[in-house]
Amino acid sequence: MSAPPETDEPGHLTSQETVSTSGYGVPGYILSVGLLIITAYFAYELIYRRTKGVAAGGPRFIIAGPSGSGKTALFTLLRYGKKSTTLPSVEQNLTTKFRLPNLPDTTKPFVLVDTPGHQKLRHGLFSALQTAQAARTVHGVLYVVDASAMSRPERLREAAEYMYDILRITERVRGGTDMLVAANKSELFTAVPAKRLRTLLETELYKIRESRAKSVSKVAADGEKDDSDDDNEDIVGGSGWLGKRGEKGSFKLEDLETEVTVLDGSVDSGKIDAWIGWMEERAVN
Ligand SMILES: Nc1nc2c(ncn2[C@@H]2O[C@H](COP(=O)(O)OP(=O)(O)OP(=O)(O)O)[C@@H](O)[C@H]2O)c(=O)[nH]1
Ligand SMILES: [Mg+2]
Repeated sequence: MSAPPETDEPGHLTSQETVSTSGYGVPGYILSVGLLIITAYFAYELIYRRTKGVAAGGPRFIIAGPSGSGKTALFTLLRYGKKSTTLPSVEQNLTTKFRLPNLPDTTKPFVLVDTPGHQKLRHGLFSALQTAQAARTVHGVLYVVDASAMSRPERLREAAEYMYDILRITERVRGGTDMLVAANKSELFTAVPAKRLRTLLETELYKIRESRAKSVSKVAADGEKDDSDDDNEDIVGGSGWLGKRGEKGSFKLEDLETEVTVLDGSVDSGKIDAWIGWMEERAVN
C-alpha cells in the first residue's frame, strides 16, 4: 500500500487533509451525528412514553372515587351506551375511543380512564393524574360518589379523604384541574342532593385539613420531622395543606384553584346528561 503524497511546503494541504483530519469523511461524520440524534430521539420517546404511561396519549377524562360508587358502571355507560353488571375493579379500564355525543364527529376521540376505588389500589390514580397533568392532557376528573351513602358519617369521611388527596394533586398546576363531583345513585330516596353534598364535603374537608395539620405539628414538636417542607411530602396520608395558607375557621371549595362542581345524576336511571354537559364544556376549552 503506498503512502499518500506528502509535501513540506507550509500551508499546502494534501487532498486527504482537506477531506478529513480524523479518519472519517465529512459526509460520514454528519451521518453519524444525524444517526445518533435520531437514535437518541427514538430512545427518549420510547422510554418516556413507557415510563410515564402516556402511550395512549391525548386529552383525557379520569374517573375516580370511593369503591362501589358506580365508576365502572359510568365508564361502561359512557363508552358503550349501555348498562352492565360490574365487579369491584382491581385495575384501570381505559378506552381511547370515547366520544362525547354532542360534539361534532370530526372531533378526535378522547381517552377515558376508570380507576379502582379500593384504598390499596389508589396509587394508580395518583400517578395517572400527575402524569396527565404534567403532559397537559387532562380535561377533568370525574369524582363519583354514592350520594345515597353520604348521610353516613364514615362513608362521607372516606369520600372526603380521597377527594382531599386528589385535590392536593389538582392544586399543583396553575388554574387547577377541574373536578366534577358526580353525585351518583340520586334516584334512591336516601340520596343527599348536590347542594347539600357540597356543604357536607366542605365541612369534612375542613376537619381533615385540621387533623392532618395537627398531626404534623405534633410530629414536628416531637422533633421527628420538620413541617416546613410541606410541598415535598407524600400526598397520600400526607399532612399537605389544602387551600390558602393560614386560612382558618372554614373551608370553601370556591377558594381553590381547582374548579369543583357538584351535580346529581344516576347511572342506573341513565340520568347522566348534566355530567356529559360538564365534560363537553371542558372538552372544547
Ligand atoms: N342504585 C344505583 N346503583 C348503582 C348506580 N350506579 C351504579 N350502581 C351500582 O353500584 C354498584 C357498584 O358499581 P361499580 O360501578 O362497580 O362501582 P365502582 O365505583 O367501579 O367500584 P370499584 O371498582 O370497587 O371502585 C353496582 O352494583 C352498580 O350496579 C346508580 O345510579 N344507582
Ligand atoms: Mg370499578
